[in-house]
Amino acid sequence: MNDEPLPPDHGAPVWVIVPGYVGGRCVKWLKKVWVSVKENESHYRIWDNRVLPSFITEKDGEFAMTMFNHPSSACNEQNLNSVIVRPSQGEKLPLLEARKGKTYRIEGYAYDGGGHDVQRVEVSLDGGETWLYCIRRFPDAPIRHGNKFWTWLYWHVDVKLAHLLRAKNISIRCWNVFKNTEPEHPTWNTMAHGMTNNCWYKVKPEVIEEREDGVPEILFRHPCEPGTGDEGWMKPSNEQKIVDAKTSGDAPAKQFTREVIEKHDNEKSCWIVADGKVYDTTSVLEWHPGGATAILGHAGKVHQETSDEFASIHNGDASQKLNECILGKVTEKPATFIEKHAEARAKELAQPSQVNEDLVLQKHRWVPVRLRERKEVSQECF
Ligand SMILES: Nc1nc2c(c(=O)[nH]1)N[C@H]1C(S)=C(S)[C@@H](COP(=O)(O)O)O[C@H]1N2
Ligand SMILES: [Mo]
Repeated sequence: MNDEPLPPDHGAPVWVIVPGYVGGRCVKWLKKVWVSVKENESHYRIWDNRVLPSFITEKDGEFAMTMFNHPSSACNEQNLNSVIVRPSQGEKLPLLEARKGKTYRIEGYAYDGGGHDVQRVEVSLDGGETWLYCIRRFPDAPIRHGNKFWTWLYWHVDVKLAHLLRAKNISIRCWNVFKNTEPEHPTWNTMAHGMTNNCWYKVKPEVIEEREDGVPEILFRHPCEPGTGDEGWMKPSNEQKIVDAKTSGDAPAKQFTREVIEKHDNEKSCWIVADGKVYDTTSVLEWHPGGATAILGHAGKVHQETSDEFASIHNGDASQKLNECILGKVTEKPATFIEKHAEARAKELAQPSQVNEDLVLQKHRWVPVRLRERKEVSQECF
């Protein structure tokens, strides 16, 4: 898989892939193949990967029973689909760039099931009034053999930035060998808020003015899953929020020495140091979802662990909250101290002498275990 040996969680030693078919028809951990006059009746075959008419709103009842068992509702071959990858979710473009007459490359992928060719890909910047023809880039052999296309193709189109900035939204649609295209809107069906929906993928530009130099930017947002309450558009990802929080809201110029920081190691005054910045987190103690002790463990400490631990268990919202507590930076001396200390610790952790063989769950290493017993819990087979 991806040029690596197939890993166990993806089906090693055997996974039968049915090219052009939905994942649900591709069987991992294959034990047996048999030929039968009747369709497989396993749970997932009947009750998953089906598209039902929208009047069926529940999984029980006579209609549901009939339709879930009806061959016409099964998803087998993948359906036509196209997605915009660039502009990516959260991507920002300074408006100034448009003045220079620059172009921007809109990119993405498209595929169809059953080995069918995607014959045309189109982008609209005016909500579907007019469409721009995109260049398609097919994969090389051996994935593409004869006239069969077993994987996605990449497409792109270059547009004038000035044009892009005026766009209502960026929509993409493609056409298959039957000269059919994707619908503009999704169709509700009962499986997980609508299975096989392949309506136009849209990216929404939004002008924002949060840059310090006053130059407005255009922010691109991708659609989100239904039911998230985000009005259809994805929020910036956690990773992005962390990057933003780190780069924006520059630390006040004030610098603190180690001696000063170390005094604030208690509930009355709790300072922590992360990524070279000093924060007063005293007010956080009473509401911190992970409890006050989790923070107090780092209070007044000038070490790398605070940064590492913070990054490994918090999300972007936490980074923003932390930013509200900023006091300043550490002086150069503690900064070097943190670095040295981190290096020493990394070396320490790499020492095999530290390993306690009896411990299975260890933070920094994989521990091999032996399978002692295997119990069959379900007879079900795909
Ligand atoms: N044995 C077995 N194979 C299976 C499944 C399963 O439940 N059992 N799920 C299928 C579905 S629905 C998908 S989407 C893919 C998921 O593969 P992945 O684990 O590599 O994402 O495996 C397919 N093969
Ligand atoms: Mo799936």
